[in-house]
Amino acid sequence: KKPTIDWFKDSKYGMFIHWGLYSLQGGIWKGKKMEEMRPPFVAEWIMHAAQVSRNEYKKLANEFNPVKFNADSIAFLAKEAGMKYLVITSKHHDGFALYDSKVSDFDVMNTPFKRDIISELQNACNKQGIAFGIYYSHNIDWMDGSDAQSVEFAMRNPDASDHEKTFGANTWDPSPNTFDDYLQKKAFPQVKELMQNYPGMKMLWYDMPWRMKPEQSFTFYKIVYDLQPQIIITERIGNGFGDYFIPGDNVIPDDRDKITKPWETVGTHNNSWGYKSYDNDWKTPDEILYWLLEIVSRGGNYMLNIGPTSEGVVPDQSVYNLLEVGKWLKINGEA
Ligand code: FUL
Repeated sequence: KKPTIDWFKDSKYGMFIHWGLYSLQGGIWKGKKMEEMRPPFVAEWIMHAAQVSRNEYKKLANEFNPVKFNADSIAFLAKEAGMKYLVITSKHHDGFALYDSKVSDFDVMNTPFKRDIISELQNACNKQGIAFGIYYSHNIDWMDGSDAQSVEFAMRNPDASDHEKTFGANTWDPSPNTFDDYLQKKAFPQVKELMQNYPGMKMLWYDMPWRMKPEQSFTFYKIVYDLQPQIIITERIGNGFGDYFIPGDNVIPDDRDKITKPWETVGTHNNSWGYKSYDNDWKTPDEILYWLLEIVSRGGNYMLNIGPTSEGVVPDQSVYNLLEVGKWLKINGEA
């Protein structure tokens, strides 16, 4: 039996953080903006947009050195913003781990930075009384073989559309691994080590349910449940295994009556999750407040994203929005 999810329903407002090697590019690959390449144009998809080879992308690790990163300042910012929980990308679709992983060398310890970002942030959140969780891209991994899944899926479902068959797969330089190799040698062991090394987490944000077989989603659920049963899991784990529902990226559901699980809208400050240097289409504090009130009044949670730069700095407009909305919440007795 799962422990209570009430804390989540009561929390209402959280911080999402997309951060990784893609933050170095800020949406530009060798002078070309993402919009001139392949969609989607969110900055954390740069490897896919520019069809960067695995070897070339790997080299970015040599440049990752976010010397201005300060976990305590970020947790403090979340607190001042009135947020009650925080979720950061432990591994996104590019396959790079932001923590000390013994399973894969493609991790933060093999960068000049050599600091375990997940551990620092978890400690900082604990100090501020902010519930801590991680995002883990369990399905898509452009570095280590999730692409074979797309081929396997196409064989099982010959009538599916091209979009269903290949969306999100590394078709330009796929790893020689099978999907099962990837699961057994990377994804399952990484989730296990995350569960063992970071006790007391509250949520796990799996992403991209497509093409997953039920037994695969089940195993991802079970590894977490066996080691940290208090963790609640997004339904993007696939095949109906999640504990809470995500209506879509930047989506407020119209028809709340059809939603049977607790739910969360995830949203961006501009049009990207990862840091995008030239995206200045920022929401204002009023707009953020509108989203928050609209979502919370319909019974959901709002997890608002920040995309720190490659130096570890949170963009000014995000800081401003967060603090302004935080002030409003304090005055109105909600934080
Ligand atoms: C998506 C991912 O593909 C995006 O990169 C981002 O992580 C978003 C929250 O979920 O669908």
